[in-house]
Amino acid sequence: MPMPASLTLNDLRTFVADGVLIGRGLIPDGLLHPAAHLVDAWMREHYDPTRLTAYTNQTFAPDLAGHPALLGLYNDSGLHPLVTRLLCPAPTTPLATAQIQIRLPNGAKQSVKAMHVDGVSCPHLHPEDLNTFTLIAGVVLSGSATGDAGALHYLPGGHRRMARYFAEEWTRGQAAQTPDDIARQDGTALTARPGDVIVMHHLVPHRVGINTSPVPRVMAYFRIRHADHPRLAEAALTDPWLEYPGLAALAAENRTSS
Ligand SMILES: O=C(O)CCC(=O)C(=O)O
Repeated sequence: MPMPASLTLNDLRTFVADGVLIGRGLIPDGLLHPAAHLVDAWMREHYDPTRLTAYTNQTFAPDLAGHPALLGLYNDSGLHPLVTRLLCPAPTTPLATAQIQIRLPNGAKQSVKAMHVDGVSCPHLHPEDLNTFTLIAGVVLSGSATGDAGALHYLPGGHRRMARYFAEEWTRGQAAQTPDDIARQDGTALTARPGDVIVMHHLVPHRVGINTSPVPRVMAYFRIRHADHPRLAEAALTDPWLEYPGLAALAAENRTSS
């Protein structure tokens, strides 16, 4: 079932409980195909295998990060109103870049990513650096049909555990990205088709493994920030709903009933 552009109360409750919403077929072909072709062409014409680690850590096709066909997947589809609804009435920073993440096919040697939340204790950043955001929206451009096809794996509800971890166990500058009880988990595979989307709270831990399928798994990710994120970022690690003023009451309801 496609996720409705106007979210129901049930959708909002799901997002509060799981930190994740999946939208099937949310991206129309008219936006999907030009974006997918652009990335395909980049892989054929510009991919440099000596930079695979940097692409995997940061982004493939870095020169396309601001391309209108990629940004359009977010700005011109039902994703933008959906994210606006989750964060409302908070304003967001205008989107400037897309991240392209590809898991190469046929079990190619590509570093796996263990459970983590983005932007905290990142192996490719200085350990003290925080490079967080409010939520991430991912669009499947190719692949992801099965869990072993390089699918993103996420931990529904993991945002609550991570908030406790950041409050009680974590110190800025440490190398460990998650507590052991999170690191051990496989998570739920995003088995999906091109045009499907995932919207994930920043604190939801996730990982990604090898792609054993013959099809490249290509995702475009968009990191969305509350307009006041630079000021709120550190507190938002321990207060998952600080940047979601419209959902704070639902989250409080959830806490009292659990
Ligand atoms: O490749 C993916 O789908 C996920 C990548 C990821 O977790 C990241 O770039 O932080």
